Amino acid sequence: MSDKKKNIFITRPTLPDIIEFNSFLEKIWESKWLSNNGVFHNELEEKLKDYLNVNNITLASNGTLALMIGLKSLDLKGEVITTPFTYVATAHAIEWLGLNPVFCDINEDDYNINPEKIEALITENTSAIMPVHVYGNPCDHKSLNEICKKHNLKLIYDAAHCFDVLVDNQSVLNWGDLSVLSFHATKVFNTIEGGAVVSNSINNKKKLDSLRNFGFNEKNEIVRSGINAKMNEIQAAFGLMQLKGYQKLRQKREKVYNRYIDGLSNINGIILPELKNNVISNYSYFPVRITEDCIVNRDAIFDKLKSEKIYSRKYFYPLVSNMSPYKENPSSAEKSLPIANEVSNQILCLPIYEDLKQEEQNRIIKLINEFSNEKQYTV
Ligand code: T4K
Repeated sequence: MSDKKKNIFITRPTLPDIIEFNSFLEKIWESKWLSNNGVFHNELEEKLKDYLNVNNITLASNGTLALMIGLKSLDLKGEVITTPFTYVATAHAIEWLGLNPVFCDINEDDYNINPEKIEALITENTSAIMPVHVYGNPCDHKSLNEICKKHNLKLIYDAAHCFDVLVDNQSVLNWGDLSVLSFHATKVFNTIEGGAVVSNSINNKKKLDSLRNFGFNEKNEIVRSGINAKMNEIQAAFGLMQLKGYQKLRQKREKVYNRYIDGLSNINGIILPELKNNVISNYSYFPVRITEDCIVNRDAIFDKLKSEKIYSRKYFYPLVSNMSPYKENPSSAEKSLPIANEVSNQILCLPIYEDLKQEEQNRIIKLINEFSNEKQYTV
């Protein structure tokens, strides 16, 4: 008998209506304008600025290049304190700028950088802190801001997971000197590949615009060493279409998220994500932490799901500080990153996306319960 079970991935990208998208493509074909500040590019920049309620936004071809031009715009030197519990692009961007990442341990509850452990890592070579709002959980901005003010450091957020996340009804993207978004296909708002840097002053935006375009200024002179990080017209048109349907999709993901909370809340040793009351989430990830109190470990659940064609992901394992380009870094010692190492060994992100069918999700919930719950599971 053939196995009819469908693959269930960690996420599936949102795609615009193909007929409507075609009308955008026709306009691009007609104009033959494909990149370099095209009409759709400029429209998306304006629309995102309004939608996200931010002062300035500079679109980029992907989140990694957005991180790089962001870091470059701050004229940093020496060391940047960051978290090892992130996607590897965070550390790579720092390295590519010729800077040294210094890894700081994370919190037990939200998995973000632990501000209480930062000051011990600050040296005369530290020039910035780059926290990550992991899974869209907002960092402790107040404490981070105070540390940066006290030590005269720049604060640049890797906000790749934080599209349209609000704290007290305000966008987290306005925090710090800069915030960087990713619009990769796997993100809740995607432009296939893409990213952006949010900045507070128009002068910063002008610098970022110049850095993403080889270093040209508005008079077409090269005034700095820039790179090519431009978003093209097809990506921008895709983004314009995504933006229209975004809120509806967010609500669908919220339902998926809450069904997991209901269905998995009774398992000994599994810690579910917790949203703070003043946070409006984008429901982009559903990380569960499988602790020693659970009768099975993280890898066993991962394998069990995989055997049923359900592809959860161990975001973020291995820890960046344990990866070969970073493991010799003095800040990578396991003893200085105990929480990050433990969480990285226990975390599992479950499939979450707007089109995840209820029966598919029920199957995931049932499997996890039956496999890891000592108590009898009834649907
Ligand atoms: N900072 C942080 C904190 C980040 O998380 C990221 C990226 C960045 C910076 C850098 O931003 P970008 O330069 O990427 O804009 C994925 C993404 O590639 C990456 O963007 C993301 N973080 C990271 C957390 O996840 P993988 O290696 O897990 O992706 P992949 O190809 O295995 O895709 C995951 C699943 O998604 C697939 O199993 C199926 C589904 N999928 C994926 C793609 C690409 C599709 O259904 N269709 C698709 O086109 O890294």
